[in-house]
Amino acid sequence: MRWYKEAIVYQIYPRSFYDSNGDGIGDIRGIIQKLDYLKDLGVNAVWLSPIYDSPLDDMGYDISNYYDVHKDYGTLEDFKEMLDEMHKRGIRLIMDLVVNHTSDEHPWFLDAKKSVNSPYHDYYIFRKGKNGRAPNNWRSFFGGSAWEYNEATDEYYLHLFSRRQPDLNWENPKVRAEVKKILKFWLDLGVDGFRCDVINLLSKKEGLPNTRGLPILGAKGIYIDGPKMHDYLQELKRDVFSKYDMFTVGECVLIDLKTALGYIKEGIDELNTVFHFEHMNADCFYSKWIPRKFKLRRLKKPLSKWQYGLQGKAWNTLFLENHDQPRSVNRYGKLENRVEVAKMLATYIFSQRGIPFIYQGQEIGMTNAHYTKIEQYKDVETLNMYKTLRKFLSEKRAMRLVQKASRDNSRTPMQWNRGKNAGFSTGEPWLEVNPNYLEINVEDSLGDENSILNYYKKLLSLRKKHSIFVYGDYREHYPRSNKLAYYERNYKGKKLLVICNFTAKELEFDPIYNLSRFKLILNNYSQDKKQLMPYQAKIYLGDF
Ligand code: ISL
Ligand code: CA
Repeated sequence: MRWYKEAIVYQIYPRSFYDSNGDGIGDIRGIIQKLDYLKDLGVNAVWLSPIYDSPLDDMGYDISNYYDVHKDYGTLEDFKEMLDEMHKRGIRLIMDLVVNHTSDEHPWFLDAKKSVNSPYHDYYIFRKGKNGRAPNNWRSFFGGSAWEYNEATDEYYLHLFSRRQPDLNWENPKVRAEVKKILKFWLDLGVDGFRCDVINLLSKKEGLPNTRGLPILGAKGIYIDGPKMHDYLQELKRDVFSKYDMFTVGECVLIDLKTALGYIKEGIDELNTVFHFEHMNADCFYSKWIPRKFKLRRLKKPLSKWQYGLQGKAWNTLFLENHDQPRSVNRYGKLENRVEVAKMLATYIFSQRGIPFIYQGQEIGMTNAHYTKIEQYKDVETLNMYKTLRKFLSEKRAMRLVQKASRDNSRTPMQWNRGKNAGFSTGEPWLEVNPNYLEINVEDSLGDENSILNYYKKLLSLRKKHSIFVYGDYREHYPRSNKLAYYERNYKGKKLLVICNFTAKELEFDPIYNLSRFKLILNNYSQDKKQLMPYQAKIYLGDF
């Protein structure tokens, strides 16, 4: 047994979690103060989004020093204390590893861009332009060309994200050696693992050929899951991963099941598991910026595919939210039913087979930001996309898309209580607090036995009590229903039934089994009728 299989992870977005010194920015000492809250919630691991030195163009996903903590967040000493306090509480720490690119203010890049003779020039991907234009047609994930002109060397450099995030050249063995050094530094401090940012973008196909077909989607095999991915991961495994009791989850953009198995299948173990995103398209076409109506089948189908596909072969991850995604209660249900919806979604996703990842605020049902002015948004992707959208959409329509899709939707400060700034900070928060904190906050939730938070606690304690939640097989019923999500788990003579009504109406259904032979162990309503109430979720456990 590997510990990560029983992990329940809570993702902290440090800038918005808790501010301990009133500068409006969440910090490490703030996290330390909230560790008892996390322990009490029932999680046993934390994924911490980047806290490294950074000019914060992409809020820390642009690192300028891998060996130090950004002063906004504290010091390395604070970090060590936090790690220690986590471990005392049985909470493991998973750091964010961002090594597809660095910040343009990283000393390597500052030197690299000066001259082709810089010893760091080959740490990055510089190419001559073609006929006064970029070297190829690659597009940035944040919109526009993936190339930026560099006057000093009369070349372009590659950036798959913002132009302030130049891509590292993984072909260069020196780059790989640097990454191993970074990994060892944090592992030797006692860190328990890494969430590896856009790890499947590391390998760029030789010759950097144009992509064909749709932008980005057409990059599979070219800069998505490129030819040397296995070589790089095998090398990291050989030299670092295999030497520590550690965990890795690779964030893999646009990955399919088969490719993922190539990285994570037991026996291969290049990574322990991956984040995959097919289920994030249930209310959009491949990108949050192209919305469509939510359909339950579009959520269930990919999730089931991965459940069946990894079963017995590899370990899965379970998530509906993270710092890049809008809030799930805004996406998959009616806001009027927010409390039932949040509990139902938790039941549906976190009772599947895999590692639950709870994103901060999800456990109290936090909602999208809904700012009304573009100036209120801070996220680089949002601002880039807004500019692009404004070329062909009215201000009103562009804003409507931003309100739906912006990553700032989930980055608003954590709502701790009814006090000033939701109890997040005594100073002015770096990003505006959602005004609904008077209604949605941790303190009130703790005191309300029917709160989303207390439901999460029940669900997580059940997950810990019954090993069927972790190890049981998955089998889906009514896969084609757009109203009902129903699956069972089976393990050592026990059967678990998870039943969710994804509609705002009462729903009749045939439970297949004689439910009187089961015990109802969780229910987001006090009623237990034959038909399901709006957004009702129930879990039954029985012997078989
Ligand atoms: O958020 C997205 C689009 O809105 C995704 O395409 C996202 O950019 C992609 O999943 C990669 O995300 C990760 O790497 C980015 C960083 O901005 C994200 O915050 C991070 O999760 C670049 O480091
Ligand atoms: Ca602070």
